[in-house]
Amino acid sequence: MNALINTAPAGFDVAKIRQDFPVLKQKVHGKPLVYLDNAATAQKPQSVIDAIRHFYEVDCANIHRGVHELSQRSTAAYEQTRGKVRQFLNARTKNELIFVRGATEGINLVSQTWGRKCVKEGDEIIVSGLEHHSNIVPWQMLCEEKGAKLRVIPVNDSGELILEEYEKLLNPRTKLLAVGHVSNALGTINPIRQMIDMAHKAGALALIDGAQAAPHLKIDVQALDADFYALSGHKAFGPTGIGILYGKSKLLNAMPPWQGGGDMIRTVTFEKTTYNELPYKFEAGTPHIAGGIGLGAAVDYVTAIGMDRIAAYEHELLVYATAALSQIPGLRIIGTAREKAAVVSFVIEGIHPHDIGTVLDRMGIAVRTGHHCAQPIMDRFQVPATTRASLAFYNTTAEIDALAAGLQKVKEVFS
Ligand code: 7TS
Repeated sequence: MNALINTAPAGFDVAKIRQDFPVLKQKVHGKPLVYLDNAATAQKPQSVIDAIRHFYEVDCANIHRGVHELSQRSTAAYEQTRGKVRQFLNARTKNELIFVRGATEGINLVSQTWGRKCVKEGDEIIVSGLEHHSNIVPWQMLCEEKGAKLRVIPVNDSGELILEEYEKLLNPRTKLLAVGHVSNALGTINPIRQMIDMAHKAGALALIDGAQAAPHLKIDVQALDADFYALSGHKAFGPTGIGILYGKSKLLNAMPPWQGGGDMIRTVTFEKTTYNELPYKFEAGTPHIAGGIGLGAAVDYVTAIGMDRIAAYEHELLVYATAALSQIPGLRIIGTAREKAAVVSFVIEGIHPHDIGTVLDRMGIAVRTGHHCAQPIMDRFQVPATTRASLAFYNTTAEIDALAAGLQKVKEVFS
């Protein structure tokens, strides 16, 4: 029995948890799969797979429109997820939760509706140097259209945002802070409570990209006082193609709709269309019903384990992984923030990350290599790419040992 499991939160039985994830039971290139690419997408527990299957096998019908039994069942199951997500994020009401395709679509929804209405020439939007492209490009596009300006919070050598510089960027022209809760490339956990407060004091709103926080941390949108919070279901053990945008109802009500179509209307005539109430005003067309239902099962799954216990266990994994990888000569960890989620991004002197990833794959070890859709932070550290091991609560210290041994092998191959 390894040491980590002994010190894991009481009752955190990782061996038992792994049984719930069928994908983890396979061999890849003849070796047991070691899946360390969770920041790209997380694996799904059987209960999520079963919920999707049940929808298609038993309840399949369109939602919000049928009086017949199947439509009633599918509508109830889909809407139940909204209630589960409300609890998961501690939103005030279910109406503040919009189903979207993922974090990317949630952010684009805000930039295309609130942004187009409220951002004017000369206004400023603040992002950070740690952002994923999906929390940069939509704001750049908006700024270009409106003649507004994108300002960027710089990052220190540990991969932390420099708050004194952020403070200096805030001014009466600032309309929005758009910042990630957790960095996908480095794992940095940003002090978003404080950052949101600072934005509000300057009269700006705050949108949080929670794509990498939802799988790892307990989130409370009311305690954070976030104006918008976006997440992707697939990174939080749910299906791909479904995500959530949280927005304060006062803001959502004042925003114009985004896409037009079925379900988002109250009445339509050729003279005038009136729009549906929240959240449906932002949900045009038939959604990813099975995805929504699967997301509800994912929320149930992690809630049963407990986000606090997940975070505690993953922190131990991070400490273990950091120590193990630090012992490899020539390996440099990029991103050593004091507050980190379980992501270890690194470079090895003289070996390209893609070569590292390819050799590891032959050993059944899945990592991501590249710029992680966060090119500006790669530029900041003057590396074209990193190798990234991103962990989830089903990973083990034995898998980290396998990664460390694999990296030793990589070094032998390229020496
Ligand atoms: N924001 C962050 C912080 C992310 O890490 C990602 C995806 C997104 C937004 C976009 O999420 P999507 O579900 O809408 O595509 N990040 C990654 C990654 O790190 N590796 O692959 C995708």
